[in-house]
Amino acid sequence: MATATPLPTPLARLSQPVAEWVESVRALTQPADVYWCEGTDAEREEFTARLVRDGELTRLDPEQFPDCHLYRSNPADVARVEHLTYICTRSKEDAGPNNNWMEPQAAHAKMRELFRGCMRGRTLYVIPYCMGPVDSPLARCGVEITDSTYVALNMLIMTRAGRPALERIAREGTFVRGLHSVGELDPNRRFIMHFPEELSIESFGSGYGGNALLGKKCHALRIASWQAREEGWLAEHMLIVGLQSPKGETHYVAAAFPSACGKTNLAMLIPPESMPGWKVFTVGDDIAWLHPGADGRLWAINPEAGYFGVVPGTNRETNRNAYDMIRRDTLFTNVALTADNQPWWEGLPSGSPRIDWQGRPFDPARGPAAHPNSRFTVSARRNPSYSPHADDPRGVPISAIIFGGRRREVAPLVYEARSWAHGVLVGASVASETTAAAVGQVGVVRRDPMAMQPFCGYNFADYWRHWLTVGGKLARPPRIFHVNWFRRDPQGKFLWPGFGENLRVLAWMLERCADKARAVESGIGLLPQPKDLDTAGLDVSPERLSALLSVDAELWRKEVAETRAYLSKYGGRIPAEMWAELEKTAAALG
Ligand code: GTP
Ligand code: SPV
Ligand code: MN
Repeated sequence: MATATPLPTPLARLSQPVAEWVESVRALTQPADVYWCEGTDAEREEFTARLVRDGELTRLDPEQFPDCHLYRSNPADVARVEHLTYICTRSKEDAGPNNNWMEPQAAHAKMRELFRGCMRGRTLYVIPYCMGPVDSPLARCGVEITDSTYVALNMLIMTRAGRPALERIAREGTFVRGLHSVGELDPNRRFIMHFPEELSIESFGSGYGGNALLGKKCHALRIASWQAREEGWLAEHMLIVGLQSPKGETHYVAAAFPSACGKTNLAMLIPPESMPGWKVFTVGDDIAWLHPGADGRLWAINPEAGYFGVVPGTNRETNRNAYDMIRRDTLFTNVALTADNQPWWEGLPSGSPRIDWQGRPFDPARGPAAHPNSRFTVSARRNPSYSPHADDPRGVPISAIIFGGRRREVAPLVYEARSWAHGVLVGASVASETTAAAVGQVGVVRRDPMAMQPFCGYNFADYWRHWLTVGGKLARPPRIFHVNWFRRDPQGKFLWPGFGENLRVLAWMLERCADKARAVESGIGLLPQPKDLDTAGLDVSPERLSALLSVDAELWRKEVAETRAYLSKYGGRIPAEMWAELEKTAAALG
């Protein structure tokens, strides 16, 4: 006689440490009920249906945008809040001048009072998740507790969530604890606290993006960067993309650009028609975990499973892959609506907004129709250029690392660092114009080393030292480059067409890695001359290309002085190698 299949163990009984933590949070927050996420498709559909029933999600035109929904956040909760984000280490110096700091016991006490009874009448969701392929030794697990169905739904898309993650936690015994409540969404009662020494996160008062999807910036960057230093690897704000040349060779590059400075777009790049034979494969669009391999190379995994991408600017011309990807099964947050219930945003060449991101009749006098930080949440598997190696437990080997920023002047289109140590200085010197991804003024240049200013979970000086240490372990280190797609002419127009055309710059880098392309020493690093780039079919005049590749010694002397002043804030903790590289650059500039 056939035996009946045994029922699976209830999730609440898989891991005692998780169950005990959930019970302590339940006692503190007093939810109406507790729900453990299995991570199935049916569960995602159920959460979506629940949000539609509650009036929190709007179903979009099912003909043009099947299984797509719109969520409108509270208008006072639309971006990350860096001024309310803290690193709580026992020693203030360990957090560094780059972070807000609070003493851990004081922070816990403050948060305990906010969390007390905050989930009354709500469901407490338990979301076990794995950052990275569940069978990868490079992956790490966490559990997020939240009282927001919208946050739970996003986490189910953005991470490998559910039973397999909890089974791994049960085997390993360790996990990052992330406690989240939307509270009353009061900006005056909002804190995002990190306790790297305890591997825990406490977030209260926001339901938006990096403030609330705790697997993303809180765990995969702030906590993971701390773990990475202890364990000898790097957790970085980087995309990972595979580039297959017409000869059929594939190389992977990782690129760190600040928020809303082009990572998703570069990760999904479409080669221009005048570069036939090139293919592009996305491994990740926002975060990379980089590990020195036994072969002396640097190996990368993308800890995420979905994209939380910037909507404005996405169209068929700039990024057809993204445009096609977000036409089904996508959760939109804070976009506008057309009269026929289709999503609309600035940068679309057709259609017109009827209802703005706040649900009001659109009035151009009140600003853009879609919020500048409106986002799409979509599974990475929906990406037409999804790499077959994105789920490889070993990751992919990295040939080049790219740093970049949004600079209307100073930084040329591309240059190469003289060495790994110089590359660390180049990364540490990144400056970029602020964007709508964080609350605050937009368009002001600020220092954003390695695009990690908002995300490094410890003292930057120790972080740069760690970068030098990791480089020292690599027999075949990636070459390091800096790019700027955002240089402008005196009229304020972008000098470089960007998007797909960026492949021309990447192709030069790969040739450099193979010791095949030329470069000239410029004082700040190695630059191509216009003739070194593949410009066949490129609609950019030779004068404009020269302007893009020019280094203004006067501006750069100023830049070096600013970098020196910035690094001085870190005092004696700055590695001597970095000062030596800065003095080399200063001397070369005269
Ligand atoms: P986060 O998700 O915040 O980390 O942003 P991101 O770095 O992934 O930036 P994303 O690719 O979403 O681009 C942000 C904005 O920059 C969008 O409006 C893009 O259209 C625009 N953008 C991206 N690449 C380029 C480029 O090469 N040139 C120009 N001019 N704009 C670009
Ligand atoms: C960023 O700001 O770099 C993002 C969006 O990727 S968020 O998830 O809100 O951090
Ligand atoms: Mn980002």
